[in-house]
Amino acid sequence: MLSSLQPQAPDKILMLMEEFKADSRQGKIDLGVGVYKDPQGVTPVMRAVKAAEKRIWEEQTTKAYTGLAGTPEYRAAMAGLVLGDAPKDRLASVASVGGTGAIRQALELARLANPDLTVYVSDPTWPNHLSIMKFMGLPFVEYRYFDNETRGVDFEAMKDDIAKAGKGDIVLLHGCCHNPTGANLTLDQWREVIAILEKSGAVPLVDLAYQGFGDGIEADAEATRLVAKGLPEVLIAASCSKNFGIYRERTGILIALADGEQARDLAQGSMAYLNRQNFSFPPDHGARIVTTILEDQALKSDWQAEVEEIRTTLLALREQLASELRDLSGSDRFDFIARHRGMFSRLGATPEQVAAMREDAAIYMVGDSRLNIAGLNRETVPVLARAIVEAGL
Ligand code: PLP
Ligand code: TYF
Repeated sequence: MLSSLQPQAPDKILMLMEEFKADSRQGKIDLGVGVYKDPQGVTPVMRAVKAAEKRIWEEQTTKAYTGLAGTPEYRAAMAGLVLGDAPKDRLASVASVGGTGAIRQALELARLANPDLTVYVSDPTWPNHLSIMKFMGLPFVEYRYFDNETRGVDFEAMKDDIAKAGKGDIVLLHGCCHNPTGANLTLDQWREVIAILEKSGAVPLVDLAYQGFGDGIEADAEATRLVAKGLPEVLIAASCSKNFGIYRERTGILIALADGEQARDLAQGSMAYLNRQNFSFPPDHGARIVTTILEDQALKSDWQAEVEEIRTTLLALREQLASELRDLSGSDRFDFIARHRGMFSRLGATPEQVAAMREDAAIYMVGDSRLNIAGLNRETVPVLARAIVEAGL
């Protein structure tokens, strides 16, 4: 039976990780996979996470099953983190296996509700969005998003394209820190998007994987909160992998905002049902870490401070890179790097230029010219700047 399996296309980002490891050159620079690294190249366990784990180890008396939806405390803490004081009376939620699990289950939930749906995704988007939809056999359409000239958002084109989504279709939006481009909507543009969806009845699925890495923990949730307040039905898939640095714990949440209490209860039931079909109880350790931090003012403050350190480190690297490139190129055409937000920027280089930077300078970025800003430090920024200019960008 197993010999009849077909080979599966590998994940290009994860493949790049392996190629980087196999490169024996001194001074090689990894700007591939989206994992935060401090200036020493280490992905640290955050201080508050260590403290929370210690507390859990000391105080936890059982590891018996929790609930199919995860614990109420985790779901309440995450609703607060993502939605602030946005209305929660129409909120259903389940703990998920990372942000990816929440996305997958959001799509399954949407399909249960509307088997004929089409999903609208940004061009480009995180490759796993496409991969999951292909695997599920979900029809999807890409909406224009990235303007390769300005390296910003082509908002007029985006509006035209998402206006084609009909009632009961899903429009997948990155809540902040767009992956892979780093180009984001302004709040005014979000308001226009909300007006379009309000008119059509298409349902937004907000993917929030980098809250705190762009403009701040609260600021990065602002767009999601506007959507939550502005539309009757909203799906949100949030990840704790990056902003709590607990990648391997697989911690996320799927939130559904429903139009009324009856629909909320139906959504809650179906979301718990989907957990049961896919893996039964969601993982608890990461969720418990997050809950412990968010419920304790001292731990929360320390976590906020460390997220802010990460965010300002990323911003300083962006400023430095844009400034080096301004000097080297004698132009401001790379200033978009300082305008982008989050871990990533898409440079807009050709695949040949990306390959040249890998071969000539041992700089690894994803083939679409996405670079992980966190892979840089003050010393390597000038090396990258030179390589970019030498590659002829
Ligand atoms: N969505 C986007 C855009 C991402 O970049 C990631 C990152 O890995 C995720 C979702 C989900 O991450 P995870 O499943 O590791 O929580
Ligand atoms: O885009 C990234 O690099 C992160 C990490 O299959 C990631 O989101 C990459 C590929 C993948 C899972 C996570």
